[in-house]
Amino acid sequence: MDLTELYRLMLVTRRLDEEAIALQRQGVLPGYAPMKGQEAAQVGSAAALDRNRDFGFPNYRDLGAAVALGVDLVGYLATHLGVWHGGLYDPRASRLAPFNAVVGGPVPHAVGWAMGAKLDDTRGVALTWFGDGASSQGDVHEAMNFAAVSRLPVVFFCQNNGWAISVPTERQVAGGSVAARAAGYGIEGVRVDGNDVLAVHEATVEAVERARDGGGPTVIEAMTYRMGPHSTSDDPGRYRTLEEEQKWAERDPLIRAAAQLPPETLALAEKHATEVVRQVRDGLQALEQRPGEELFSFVYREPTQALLDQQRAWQEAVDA
Ligand SMILES: Cc1ncc(C[n+]2csc(CCOP(=O)(O)OP(=O)(O)O)c2C)c(N)n1
Ligand SMILES: [Mg+2]
Repeated sequence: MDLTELYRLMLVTRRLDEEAIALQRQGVLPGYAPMKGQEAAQVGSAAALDRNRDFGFPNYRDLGAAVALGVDLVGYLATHLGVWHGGLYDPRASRLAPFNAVVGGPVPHAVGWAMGAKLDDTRGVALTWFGDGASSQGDVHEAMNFAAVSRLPVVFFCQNNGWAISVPTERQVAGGSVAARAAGYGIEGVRVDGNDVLAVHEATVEAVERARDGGGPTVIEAMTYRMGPHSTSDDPGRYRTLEEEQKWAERDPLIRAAAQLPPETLALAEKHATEVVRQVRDGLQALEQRPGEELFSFVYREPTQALLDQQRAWQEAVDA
């Protein structure tokens, strides 16, 4: 994918992220996790996936992955709206799992999927996004070890955005590098400038190809920055300095990409992003409530007695 297309996707992501914050402030979305600053990391990596056979496993801050994979964005943002179980898009068709609010949660899922892909011989590759904070979760280590032992086709894509809520990377990542941990599992590990979309894309394409060709997993650590708050209920001014934020503002991935493109391309991209945002905003506001009884569906294949009891109590309350 070329820089023009990557820039278009990044700009849609940026504008949609801004819109999601506005919708949260207007009381439409109950909560949102802003991703401003991480557009290059997310778009550059997701664009390396083959939508016919690969699969992505995102966290709560990975809007750019959904945009780059062409996921129905009303359905995707419906997850933040909380109207249903994990959004209203089709994860199988979209090749993007429902996003996970459990820190590190998608990482073992990606490894499980990669195990399946290896067994069914489709040559599909799993890619999972997780944070610097998530990298210190036990699940992530177990997943990396398991994937390395079995040489599974999986890319572990860490967005090191400097912070795990209010905890800085140096207090989170012993040894200072997530990529360096790959050596301990005997797999490839690379660190990349996470605000350089072409560098991210190239590194991910290489890792995906290696995985597809049986070369096993790769850990990519994309060095980036969360320019906004952890969530719409966080105030980063309580734990980091304005100087730090200003330093990273100068490395804004969109400004860096825009500097390499002609003005007409930028104007067209802006027009396109405005139109996408309008459609998504209208679509979200037009969403109707799902039937209440669906609250109890799809949780278990065979519902537990406790769930059936709750369902009965809910039905009685509705009927009363
Ligand atoms: C298992 C688990 N522990 C704690 C939390 C609360 N929590 C939500 S986000 C977060 C920080 C995660 O930081 P990082 O992995 O760096 O991702 P980022 O938010 O920076 O994108 C924490 C501790 C959670 N959601 N899940
Ligand atoms: Mg982080």
